[in-house]
This record gives sequence, structure tokens and C-alpha cells, in this order.
Amino acid sequence: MKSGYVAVIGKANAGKSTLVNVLVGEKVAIVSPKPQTTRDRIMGVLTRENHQIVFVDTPGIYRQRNALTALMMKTTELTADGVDAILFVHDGHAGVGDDDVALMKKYMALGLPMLIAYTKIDIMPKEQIPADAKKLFEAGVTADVYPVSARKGMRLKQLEEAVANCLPEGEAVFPDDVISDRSQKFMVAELMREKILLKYEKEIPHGVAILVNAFERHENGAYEISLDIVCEKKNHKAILIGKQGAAIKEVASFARQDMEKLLGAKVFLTVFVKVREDWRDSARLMKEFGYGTEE
Ligand SMILES: Nc1nc2c(ncn2[C@@H]2O[C@H](COP(=O)(O)OP(=O)(O)OP(=O)(O)O)[C@@H](O)[C@H]2O)c(=O)[nH]1
Ligand SMILES: [Mg+2]
Repeated sequence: MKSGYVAVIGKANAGKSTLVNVLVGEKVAIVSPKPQTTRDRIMGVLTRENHQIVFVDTPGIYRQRNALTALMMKTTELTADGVDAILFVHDGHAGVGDDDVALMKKYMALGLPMLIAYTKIDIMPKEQIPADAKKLFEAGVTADVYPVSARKGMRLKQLEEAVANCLPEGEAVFPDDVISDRSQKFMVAELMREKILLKYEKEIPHGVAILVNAFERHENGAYEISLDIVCEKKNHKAILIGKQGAAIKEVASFARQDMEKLLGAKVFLTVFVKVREDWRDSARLMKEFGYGTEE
């Protein structure tokens, strides 16, 4: 069979995690309309009779502003270095700029097989697709371009086949019932972060880390989960909690519902909001919160 690792690379907010989820057929990575949603490398495994593709979702490429972002960019660079192929995800709806061309060429220069998933075609005029493909080719981007919509499930089969064809012949890397390399505990923390990204604005969600303090299953099958929502500033804490706790109650309730779906059981969720000043610039605190420990 064809099998191997495919780094999923692209600008922040391009639609990488949405595409990985829909290709794998399960939610392995959280998604939000805000850039820098993905902070860690996350594997999503797609196993068919004739191929196994291990998609490695990465933090989106974004201008660096703090130590956490720098660490995220390093994760992306390291991932691109150790795979069999690259799936470069481009937001077709955002148009093609010189920076997009430069980024694509940078990854082509690694010398690995590379495909471009030109996504979000459900929200753009059809005639822009061939025009952009021509523009890319004329600018020296010779990788094949696959127009898709992850949201509407358009042209995904063609993309999957093309990705599989880039991979070497070999054995499956994972057993066929594995869909992710991440634990349920990790996913529980990520679901909490996703609801925070969806609810709060500006720097607040980007300055949040989630620590799972308790993750226990009772004899009756229910889970008892306790989380710390760590934020960077006292005023962020007040906003996160909201008037009489209304805001935090709402997000915790949304997160709990998704956790119950993930775990297939009742969840009792407790959350605490804590402040750790400017943790995103502290190497020690980032490590404590689980970032960048995979190297
Ligand atoms: N219309 C449309 N929207 C999409 C599509 N794919 C993703 N989106 C939206 O684009 C936004 C970003 O999606 P993500 O999958 O989180 O993007 P990402 O590239 O993983 O972002 P980072 O992790 O921040 O780098 C979300 O609001 C998605 O719903 C698509 O095919 N069509
Ligand atoms: Mg993502």
C-alpha cells in the first residue's frame, strides 16, 4: 500500500485543520475563524484499503510576536522537515499575493512532493480558480493545484487520491482504528480552548492556555474533569468570567457538550480561571503548559 506522513502547511486561518478533519472523517483538530487556532502538531490518520495517509496538521504561518508564536513556527518548520510529502493549504477566497507565492516556493524548495489544496471554493467566484492557477504557475509555482471545499465536501476524493500517489510503497504506520496521535485528555483541553476562541475577542483567546487537573472516569461511566483556564492579565480574567460568571458558564457548557460527544459519556466539568502574567513570553511556563515539549 501507499503510506506515509504528509505535513499540512499554510498561512494561519487558511483552513488546514478543517481540511484534515474532513479528510480523516473525525474531528482531530479544533477549528475557529481566528488565526493561530492550532498551536501544536496534530496527526490525523486516514486509512483505506490501498493507502494510509498520516496528515500532520501544523500551526499556521503568522508574523511572530511572542515566544509562543515563535515556538509554534518552529513546530511547523520541524514538521515540514520530517515528512514524505507536503500538502500546502491556500485560502482561495483570500486571493493570491506575492507573499503566498514566496511561501509556496519556500516549501517547494525542500524538494519533497508537494500539492496545493486551494480551499474555500464554496465562497468564491468559479472563474477566479483557473485565473489564480495560471497566476501561480506563471510565478513559478509548479506544484499541482487542487481546488476543494472542506466545508461543503467538494472535490476531496481527487485530492485524497493525489496525496496518496505522492507517498512511498510500504506498510501502514498505524493500526486501522487509530485516527489521531493525541489523547482524549489533550482533546478535552483543546475543545475548551475552541469554545474560548469562538466566544471572546482580540488578545483574550490567544493568551489562554488550558491545564487539565483531573480527568477521571467513575464506575458509572461518567467523567469528572477539572480544568484551569490560564490567562495573561487580571482584566482578561474578569472578561473571561463575565457578569456573575455568566460568560464562563456559557463557554464551559458548550465545551462540556462537545466533551460528552467525544467521550460518549456524561461529563462533570469544573473550570477555574487563573492569571499567569505574560506566560506566552516565558519559556518555563510554556513548557509547563505543554507547548513545544515534543522536540
Ligand atoms: N467557506 C469555507 N470556510 C472554510 C473552509 N475551510 C475552513 N473554513 C473556515 O476557515 C476558518 C479557519 O479554519 P481552520 O481550519 O481553523 O484554519 P487553520 O488553517 O487550521 O487555521 P490555524 O490553525 O489558525 O492556522 C474557519 O472559520 C473555518 O470554518 C471551506 O472550505 N469553506
Ligand atoms: Mg488549524
